[in-house]
Amino acid sequence: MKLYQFPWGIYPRRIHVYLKEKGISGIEMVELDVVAGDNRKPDYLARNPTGTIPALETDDGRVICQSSTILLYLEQLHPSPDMIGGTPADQARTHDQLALVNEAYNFAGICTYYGSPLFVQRRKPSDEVAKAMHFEYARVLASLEGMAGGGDYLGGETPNIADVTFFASEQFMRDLYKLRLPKELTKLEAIFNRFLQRPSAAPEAYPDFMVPIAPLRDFL
Ligand SMILES: N[C@@H](CCC(=O)N[C@@H](CS)C(=O)NCC(=O)O)C(=O)O
Repeated sequence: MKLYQFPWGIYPRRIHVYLKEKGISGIEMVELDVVAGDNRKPDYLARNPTGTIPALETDDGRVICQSSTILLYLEQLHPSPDMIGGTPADQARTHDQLALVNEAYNFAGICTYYGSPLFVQRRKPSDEVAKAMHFEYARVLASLEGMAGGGDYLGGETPNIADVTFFASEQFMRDLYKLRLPKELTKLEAIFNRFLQRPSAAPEAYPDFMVPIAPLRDFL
């Protein structure tokens, strides 16, 4: 199996954190330079028509091109330790949480497109759009907070794949763009800080040129 990835990106990092959590090794790592546009080159597009990273190529040549689907696929191959839930109802809950995490960080991503100086060449800056997307990010995360239950993680006493996805996404938004969770989301903040103590959580360095220009403008 081959994983097309790079170490610091919000989506490939979900897979890196997961692999460390599970102790999975033996997947060949193929590093792409997203800044140089490797993901838009014909050989990559032939494998993965979405042109996004990560993508997992299985031994029989199939390509899985969504980070969540890669996690779900690997979870079937490596069911222990369980990170999806033992019963159909538990699994459905994990899927619900995962869907909310994806929805929230899609909004956060659009917020960065319009609110971070990093994207001025590609998107006309708009405080109005950035603020609206931030509102949607906070709204969806409030629903996720409501599904957090009383355990240490979204998954209960141990993290599930929604925790991995939430943590990797939030860490990226926080460290690179200086986006912070809304103050009232105390359960999610506690889950984030708890996950931060895990060995899988050690952050990756971001490209030097991004660090000073990525932080969001003060649009709120
Ligand atoms: N929905 C996809 C999104 C993946 C994605 O957008 N990855 C970023 C890198 S972190 C990317 O490929 N960006 C380059 C592009 O879209 O051209 C997933 O969950 O895997």
